[in-house]
Amino acid sequence: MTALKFPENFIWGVATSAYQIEGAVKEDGRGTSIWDTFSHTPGKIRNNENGDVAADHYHRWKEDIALMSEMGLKAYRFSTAWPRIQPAGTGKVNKKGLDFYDRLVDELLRRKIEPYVCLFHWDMPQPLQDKGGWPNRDTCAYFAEYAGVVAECLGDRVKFWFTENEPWVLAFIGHFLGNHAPGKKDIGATLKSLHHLLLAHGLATEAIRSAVKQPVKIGITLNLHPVYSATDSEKDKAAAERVDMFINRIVLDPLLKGTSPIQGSTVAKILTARVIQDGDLEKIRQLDMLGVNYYTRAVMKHSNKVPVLNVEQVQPVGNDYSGMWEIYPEGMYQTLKKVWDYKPTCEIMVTENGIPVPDGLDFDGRVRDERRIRYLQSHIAQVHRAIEDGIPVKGYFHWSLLDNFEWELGYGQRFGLVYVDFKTQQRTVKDSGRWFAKVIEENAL
Ligand code: IFM
Repeated sequence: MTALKFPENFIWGVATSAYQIEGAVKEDGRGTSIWDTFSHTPGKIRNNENGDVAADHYHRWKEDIALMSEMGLKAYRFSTAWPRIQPAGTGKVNKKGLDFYDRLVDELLRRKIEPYVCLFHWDMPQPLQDKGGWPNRDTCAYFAEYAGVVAECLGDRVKFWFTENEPWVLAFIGHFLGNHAPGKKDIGATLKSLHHLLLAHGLATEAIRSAVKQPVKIGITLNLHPVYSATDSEKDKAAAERVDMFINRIVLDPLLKGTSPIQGSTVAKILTARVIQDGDLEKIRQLDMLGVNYYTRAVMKHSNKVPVLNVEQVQPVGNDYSGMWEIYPEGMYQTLKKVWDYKPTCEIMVTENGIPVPDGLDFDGRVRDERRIRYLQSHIAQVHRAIEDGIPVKGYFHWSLLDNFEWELGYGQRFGLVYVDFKTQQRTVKDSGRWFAKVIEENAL
C-alpha cells in the first residue's frame, strides 16, 4: 500500500486540559472551580472520583514534556486553569498560578514544541458560578479580563490561542442534561450559557489582540458530529435536522456566518428573548482558526425521550463501539466537509480525536493498544482524504497525551498515548504512542 503523505509543515500534536491532568487543586493559591465542587458531590462521578490528583501533571510537567519531545510532537494544546490564575474569577491575579504556565511555555519552546494555549476547558471559578455562572452576561466580561491577564503574560511567546474548548458541552451537558458541572437541568440557562460563551469568545479575542504585540492566531474548538436520520421517514429526518441544528449549527452559524439558527425557532426565540443583543453576533464572528473535535456521529429518530427536542439516539447494529461511542471514521471526513461547506476564511484543524480503551500493562510492561492504533489509522486516513479533496486541514491533535480524568466517567476511560498508573503516577508510552511518533517522523500514514 502506498503511504498517505501529509502536507509539509502539517501540525502533529496532542491535547490535554487542566482539570483532567494537573491535580494540585489546593496548591499555590489555586481557587475552587465548579468541577471541584461537582466532583466532590457524592454520586456525580463514577466511583466518586475527582481531579484532586489526576495525572499529577502540575508536578510532573517536565517529565511529560520530555515524553512529548521523545515522540517528536510538533505542538501541544493545553488549557490554563482560570481558578489558578484568578481564584475569584476576576480581580486579583495569583502570580504563582501564572508562573506555572510561564515555565511550561518556556520548556515547550526549548524542546521545539509549539504551545497552543486554550484559555477555558470548563473549569469555571466557583465564585463566578455563585454570581450566576454562564447564564449571567457579566461572566463574558470577566472572561475577557482573564484572557487579557494570560495574554499579557504569555503573549510574547505564544502565537496560537484558543479561547474555549467545546462551549456546547458546558452549555448542554452542564445545564440541560446536568451530567457535567454545574449540574443544572434548565433549557433557558442552557441557551443563555451557550450564547454567553460565544460572546465571551469574541470579547476574549479582542482582549488577546490588545494585550499581545506580535501577530497571533486566535480560535475556538468545537465538538461537532455529523447527524444521520435512523430511517427515511419524514419524522426521523426532521429529528435529525433538529439535532444538527442544536449541536452543530447552533455554534457554527454564529461563528462562521454571523447568524443564529435559534432566532428562527419559536421555542428558542422565547427562551432567548433579549439574550442575543444588538452587536453580539458581530462580536462572536471573529476567528483565525477553527478547531474540530471529532469522536463519533449521531444517528437520530423521532421520540419523546428527550424533552423539547423530541429525539432519541439510535446505536446502529453491527458497527464497532468503544467504551463511550460508536466508532465511525467516515464521520471525520463528513465533519470537515460540513465545516468547509461554510466557506470559512479561517484555518481549520482537528484539535481532538481519540478513543477510550481499557488499556493495561502487559507482563513485560508494554501496553499493546492495537485498538487505538486501528482507530487512529482509520480516522487520520479520513483527514488525509479531506486534504486530498481540497479541504486545507492544517493539523491533527490527538486526544490525549496522558490517561486522565474523564469527567463524569472518572478514571475508567483511558484516552492517552501514554499510560498512567494512577497509584504510582508512573508513565509508560503505549504502542499507539510509538506508532504516532512514526507517523510524525514520516509525515505519512
Ligand atoms: O475528555 C474529553 C475532553 O475534555 C473534551 N472532548 C472530549 C474528550 C473525550 O470525552
